[in-house]
Amino acid sequence: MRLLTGLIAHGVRDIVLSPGSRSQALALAAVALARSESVRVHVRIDERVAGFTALGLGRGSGAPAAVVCTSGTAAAGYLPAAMEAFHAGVPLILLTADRPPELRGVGANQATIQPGMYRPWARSSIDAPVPGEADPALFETLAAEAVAVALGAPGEGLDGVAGPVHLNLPLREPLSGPMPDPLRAAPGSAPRPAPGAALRVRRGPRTLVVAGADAGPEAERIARAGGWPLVAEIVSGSRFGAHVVPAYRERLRDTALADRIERVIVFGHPTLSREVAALLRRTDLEVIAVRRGGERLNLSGAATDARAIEVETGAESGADAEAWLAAWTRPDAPCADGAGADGALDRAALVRAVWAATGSDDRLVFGSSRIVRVADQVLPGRDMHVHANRGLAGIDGTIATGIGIALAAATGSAGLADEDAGGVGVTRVLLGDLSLLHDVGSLLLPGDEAVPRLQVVVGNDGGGTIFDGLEVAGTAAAEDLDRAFYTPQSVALAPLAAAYGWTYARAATRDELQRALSAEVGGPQLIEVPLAR
Ligand SMILES: Cc1ncc(C[n+]2csc(CCOP(=O)(O)OP(=O)(O)O)c2C)c(N)n1
Ligand SMILES: [Mg+2]
Repeated sequence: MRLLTGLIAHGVRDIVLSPGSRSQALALAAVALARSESVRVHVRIDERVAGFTALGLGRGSGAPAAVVCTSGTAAAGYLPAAMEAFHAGVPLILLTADRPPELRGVGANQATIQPGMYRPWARSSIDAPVPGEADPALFETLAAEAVAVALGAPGEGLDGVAGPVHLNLPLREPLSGPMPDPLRAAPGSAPRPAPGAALRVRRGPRTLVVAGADAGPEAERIARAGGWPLVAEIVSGSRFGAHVVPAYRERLRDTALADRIERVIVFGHPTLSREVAALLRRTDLEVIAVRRGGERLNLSGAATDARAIEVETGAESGADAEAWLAAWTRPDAPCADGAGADGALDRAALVRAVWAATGSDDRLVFGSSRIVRVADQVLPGRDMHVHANRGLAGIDGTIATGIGIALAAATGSAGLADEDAGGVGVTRVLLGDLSLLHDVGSLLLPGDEAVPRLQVVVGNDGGGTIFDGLEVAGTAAAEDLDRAFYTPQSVALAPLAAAYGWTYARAATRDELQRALSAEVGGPQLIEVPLAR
């Protein structure tokens, strides 16, 4: 109880619960606190879904959400979200109920090895004392530390980077008793992590700014301050403004241009093109990487690790600097618009329609796989809220992450990561069919909770068509490739949506898609867009 009220006092706004008996005291306290509006509670039966929902809440709000589960395999369900949170630098607090020490390692029911089970991804791992055996004030201290470390306070050697924190909570019978009523906590705001010291850079060298996942508007600001071209991935949140390099993959393949780069300043985590990966491996140029996630970016083996960048003032940009910027940013030949004569949709037309439908109050969440790559190649610059789980680029948990982001949008930001978060718009999740089916458990939303304003848009090409591009496709038997990689599916999505109480629309043409995207969004909607393999 003191633990939960402590978390709330230090800025936790959301608790995602999964049912279980060992964690009952925490669950009942959380629900009572939600009734008094001290915190919001979301209940998800699948801990993997709960973990990604909390990840989305942390992404969307900048404040850590807490997850609560029982002992045993339940706790293992949090692992994928914990790994993603570590690599993407998203705050998250994992609360796992456990058996007391005397029931560990002796074959007791539903008891496993929980202390430290999220190492090496957890930024701190604490095995708490059994309540009653320690000063209750200790739990408030643990709560304060958990929030601070999740937001990037010094943990296990990763100062300044947000990530997951694990509190393992041994509990002894009786597992709960009557709750004081009403149970309240005074919500506080999360501590603002101290900004890391900025690295001062000169304007001189021919510089390219690269913005990978979660780079945010800072990359665009620095590109402008330095007068440098900006290669911004579609998931960066910095693909806007006059410095954006159009069709950047082609430009980077132009060796006459790329060989002249003297310095690269990278924000976030670039993952979408082999051209950027090759650039970052080069040892004939200087790489400065501004870290976002728990692991530093150092593909060349000689990159400088920075927390922030400051561009030295003075030194007016000369003709050389202007020519350098112009060489990269000259407009590209316009691309084909991607819809056939009959208005049938391909991936380019799909991503263009979703991009155009997304306004400044909305959020766009990209799944992994093919569609995000097409989006990266064809979409123009535009300042908007984009998200994607590119920490590890899993296809898992995409819908749950989107739901977390939508729920965070519904209460506005905690004022940390997303200061200009805007009003409550629509959150759109754009993903492939296997990614949808992988996370189908996320469609289950309790009827008594606030419904997120959410559109899940699925490009359905009957399986994992990203694998059609595997090199081995040249030699392996087509039927083996289909069976082991494409994994064909023909799940009927309309009755699936109906079974979970979601609105469903099928959009096979541009007009139908336009209509579906602009429909009034009250609750969750599934929009299926059939795509040719
Ligand atoms: C958890 C996880 N398992 C497996 C993969 C490997 N993987 C990458 S893309 C993909 C297929 C995705 O298919 P779909 O969502 O239909 O997208 P498409 O390529 O067809 O557009 C898989 C299985 C992964 N990234 N993450
Ligand atoms: Mg597919």
